[in-house]
Order: sequence, then C-alpha cells, then structure tokens
Amino acid sequence: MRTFCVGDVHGCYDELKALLDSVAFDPNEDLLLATGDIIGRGPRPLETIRLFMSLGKHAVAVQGNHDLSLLRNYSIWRNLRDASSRDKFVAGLKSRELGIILAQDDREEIFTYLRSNPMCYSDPARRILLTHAGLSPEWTVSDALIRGAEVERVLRSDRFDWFMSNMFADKPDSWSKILKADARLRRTDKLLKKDTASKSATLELKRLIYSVNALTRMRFCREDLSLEFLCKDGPEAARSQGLYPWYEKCTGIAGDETVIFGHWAALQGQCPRKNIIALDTGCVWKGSLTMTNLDNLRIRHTVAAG
Ligand SMILES: [Mn+2]
Repeated sequence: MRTFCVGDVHGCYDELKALLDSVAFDPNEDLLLATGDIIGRGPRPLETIRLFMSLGKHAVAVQGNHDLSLLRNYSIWRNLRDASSRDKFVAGLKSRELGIILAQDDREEIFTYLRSNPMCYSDPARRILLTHAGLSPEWTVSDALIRGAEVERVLRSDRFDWFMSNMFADKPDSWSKILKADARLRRTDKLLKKDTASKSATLELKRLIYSVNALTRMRFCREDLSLEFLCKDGPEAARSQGLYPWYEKCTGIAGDETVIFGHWAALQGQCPRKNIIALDTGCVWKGSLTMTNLDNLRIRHTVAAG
C-alpha cells in the first residue's frame, strides 16, 4: 500500500485524475489523502467529491475553509422554511456548489460524507499530521488532534446547525487567552460552587471557533502568537506589519514529526521549515496540482492546470 497526499484540489477534477493516473493509483490498495478545499472556485466540484466518496476508506480529505463554507450554506438553506426562500438563497450565492449538490438524488449522502470529513489526519507510524492550514503556533501536534476531534464531534452531531451559524468569526484569536479564561472559570466553579454551565458553553464555542480558524484559515500570526486573518500579502511584505507566517513561530512540532498543509497558494508549495510541507500550488489559479508520497516526502508529482 502506498500513501499519497494531494494539495488543494478546488474542484480541479481533471488534474486530480491525471495525477492519480500518473502514479497508477490503485483504488483497492493505495490511500489518497488531501489537504482540504477539495471544492471551491474550480470547474468540477461534484465529480471531485464523488471521486473521494467512491474511494471509501482509501481516501481521506481533511476539512478546508471552502468545504466548511459549503456546509454552512447547506445549513442555512435547510433551515429556511419555504421553497421560494430556499431557491432565492441558492441563486444569490457566489459559489455554485450548493446548487449542484442539491440537484442530486443522493444529496443527503453527499452532505453526510462532507460533514464526516476530519479536521486533521494523523499517521502515527510516520509521525505525520495533515491539516488544511497548518499547526497553530500555540499548539503541539497532539493539541491539534484533540481540538480537531472536538470540532468533528459537533460537525457530526445534532448541534451542527448551531455551530454553523456561529462558526465564522475572527475572534478569539489567542489560544492562551482561552486557556486562561478556562482556568479562571474552573477556579470560580470550585470556590463558589456556582452553576457555570452557560459560561462553560461560551468557552466551548470559543474553543471551537479558534480551532476551526487555526486548522482551516490561518496564515499569519502576530508576535504574541495570536492569529491574524486580514493580511493578503506574501510572507515578506507582511513582516513590515509585524506579522509572521505561522510556521515561523511554530514550536510545537517535535524533531521527528512532520506537518503537511495546503491553503496557501502564494507559497507555491515552498515552506522554509524542513519538517513542514506546503502542498498547495494553486491549481485553481492556473498553477499546478501537487501530490507527494508519504514514504518519501521529497518526491513530488505535479500536473499543470489545464
Ligand atoms: Mn483554503
């Protein structure tokens, strides 16, 4: 069995097929991992999703910000009461994915599949962690797995709609502040024996928002390691604004661990840290689609955007 990991596919189905053909991918033997954002902007989202679904246990795509954004639109759509407001909502969307999937007979199955995709994928034998945006500069690899699992449980539960309607926020941006608030709450709880259920629910939501942002949206952080989401500049231009690529400030990766991420096409698949691998080479922006082999991360297969 070989394990491959492909960068952000963004609905570029033809390029994905060409990459898999180039390595003679065996759907019954090999494993295909993906850095997330399997859809969004690109030409063939449905075929891409169906390809991942058809591979069953032989493919795992972690959640990207575009994948979660589709799920959020789905959540809004299904909570609208009548058919005409639902139609209006779909027609008003910039992205085509929701409309395309809703037109399928097996749409429920497709959304169930998308909701079940993990936030992180870990290969414990190879000591590899895969996420869409990378590893928070305030986290270790095991923090990411614990926090990712917390988000996954909510995505798959009947609290899905609640979470979708609260998920998109830039704050909180600091993990250490969340931990301090959590410690404070525990202390008060112990001292006063008060009912702190509502406060702890607020803290849970803060953790979930931070985790989604760290795992799927992050590019830059500030000197104090808080995350920043507005900067669209490259790593060098951002430096003059006191911003650092997250991987420069990341200290949570042990010497024998490797983190693989996508999300940042401007890096063109290059990350200066030896054990942090960038795989998004901007296929949907007329760049290329890149895939690596987990047995040898120096090997890269690429297909130029068609
Ligand atoms: Mn992304």
